[in-house]
Amino acid sequence: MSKTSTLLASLASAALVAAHGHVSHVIINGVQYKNYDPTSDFYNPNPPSVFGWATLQQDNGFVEPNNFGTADVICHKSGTPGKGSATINAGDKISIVWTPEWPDSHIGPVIDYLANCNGPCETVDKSTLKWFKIDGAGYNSVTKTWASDDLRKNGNSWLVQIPADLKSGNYVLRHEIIALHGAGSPNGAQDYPQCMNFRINGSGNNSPAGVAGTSLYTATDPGILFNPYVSNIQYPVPGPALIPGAVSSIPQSISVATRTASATIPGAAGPTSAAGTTTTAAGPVTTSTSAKPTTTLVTVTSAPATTAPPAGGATQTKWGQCGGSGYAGPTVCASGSTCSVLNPYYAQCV
Ligand SMILES: [Cu+2]
Repeated sequence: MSKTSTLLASLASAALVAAHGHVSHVIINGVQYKNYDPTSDFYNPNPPSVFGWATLQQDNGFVEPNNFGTADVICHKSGTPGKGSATINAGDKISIVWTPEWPDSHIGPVIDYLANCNGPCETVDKSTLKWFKIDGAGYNSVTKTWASDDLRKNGNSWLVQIPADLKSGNYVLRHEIIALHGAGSPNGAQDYPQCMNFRINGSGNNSPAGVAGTSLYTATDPGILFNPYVSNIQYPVPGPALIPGAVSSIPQSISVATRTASATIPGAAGPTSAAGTTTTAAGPVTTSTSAKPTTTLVTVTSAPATTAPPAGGATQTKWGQCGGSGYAGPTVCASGSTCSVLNPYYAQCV
């Protein structure tokens, strides 16, 4: 089949089989950053510049264990560096938010790595990145929950803390869920790695050693080829050991965003979160429910774009999401585009 028809076929089957997912955004100290959206940005001739890596994950799918020795496992299929970065501080906690709904059947560990780009991450050769593990949660035999269950309970989000003593630099965060529902069979685990660029500032000098992405796992590791349907689960989280001082998981909670910001793009005039032309509105509106918090965001832009929606209006920009299961954002498309339902989980302004 042609590439196009292959993609369409996989999109169709993905909608039928399961939602799977990708990271839609992250929230850092109340500021929300959009991630690369493989299900819409890929089709956008002029996609937004984001800190997330671009991937051929149009089906919201996964990397299979037989490919754990290939470059696809580093930052998902055909991953290429994000065009920008977000600036944070060592010690910050980052809430990584997945698309709703992560399927409850897709039980497994949640693991986070960092790798120093030793230069701009926007142009880094991913094969040179050396990953060190900053958290890695598997099965909690006390609560009898998987890390993926905790993620689902917290609005499909995972809270990860950057080591407080980390040396300043440009880093890629590699966040992943490994789904184990089929992992009792060879090549049955499903890896969903997601990469994002960060400029991390700090006064520390910790520069942990790491391993190449292609050396993180093999298809027969005890935590990859693993039957989760046993009564006494003893799950070994796969991959290298946590760096000294790291914990398998910090206490999880939902983060609330009070505004959005764009990634900082190299050579651009600076982050669009710069003060000066900030539009403010009434404080954030947050509904605290255990299942799905809704958050009203104040969008911060450096200059009004000609295609910008009316101030305060709930209008989605062209190529943005306008509907789908669990989606709570704007459903009205900017003039010149209409909302098209791609599958039960995603509708897009096209
Ligand atoms: Cu699935």
